[in-house]
Amino acid sequence: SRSFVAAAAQLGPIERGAGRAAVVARLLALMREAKASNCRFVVFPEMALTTFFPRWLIDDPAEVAGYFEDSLPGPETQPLFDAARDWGVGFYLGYCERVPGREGADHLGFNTAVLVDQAGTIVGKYRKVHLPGNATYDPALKLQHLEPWYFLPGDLGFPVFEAFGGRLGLLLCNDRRWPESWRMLGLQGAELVALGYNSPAQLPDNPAQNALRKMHHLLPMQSAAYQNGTWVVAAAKAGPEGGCDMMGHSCVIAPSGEVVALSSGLGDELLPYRVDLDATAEYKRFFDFATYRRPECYGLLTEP
Ligand code: CDT
Repeated sequence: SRSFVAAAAQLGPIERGAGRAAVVARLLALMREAKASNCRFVVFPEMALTTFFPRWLIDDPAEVAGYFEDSLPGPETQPLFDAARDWGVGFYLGYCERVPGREGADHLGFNTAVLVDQAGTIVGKYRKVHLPGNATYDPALKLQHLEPWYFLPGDLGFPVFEAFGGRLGLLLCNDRRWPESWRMLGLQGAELVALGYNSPAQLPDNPAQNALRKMHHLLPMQSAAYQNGTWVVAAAKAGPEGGCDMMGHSCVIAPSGEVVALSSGLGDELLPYRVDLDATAEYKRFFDFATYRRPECYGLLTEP
């Protein structure tokens, strides 16, 4: 069988001003633990190298530029790639990807995730398609979420990569709430989807949602896992960060839709679980897309 141990590598808060070296040391500690747990693949959160800065409107271009990577690996992130190669632990890493030549404080690049194999080689890249929040500061809001101001919308579609003996897809945070993201990966035969996220545990502008937040996090991933016959490994940036309580609930979800591992706290935490990619087969047979889908009836889905 095509089974191996994969892990969600949840991170506790990363404060504004935290240096890359300290953050990379935390990621390395989780990778070391992963190696000790016989893990081949770890999933880090979205924007795993920095604080989630889109919660602020920052007008200092130097500070904003400091949240972006000019290259990956770069001098400060090279140890992660060395560890992958030396320890045989591949990873998914969310980070901010600088587009060369862009200046100022807005739209400097993409909200990106890379897939790194056990040789320490980048084998896949995804740029976040669904950028939630607002493109301008709204003084009426208690919680800002300015991704459309800081980032360009992803332009790579939803690619799937041959890695770890199977077909892997990458998504980022808000993408998990959109069935189209998952179906795009499902249609390409994805057997495991890795996803990092930064999700507030409360919505101060709509507190009636607070009690539903955890359900609205898990529900779309559980149904997507089942409907597309795929494993899901989802990793949070969790805990009190920059005045905002970030949701934990990092998890591994089986192709049955069951949550088979769930984080227990809001700090750095490794969640290893043995995933068998062959366990996707019975769901892929049940939802045999070639036989049962009726794309001729789905035209509205691709109309703007
Ligand atoms: N990072 C990210 O995409 N977060 C969004 C928060 C939107 S609500 C302010 C999410 O969907 O969790």
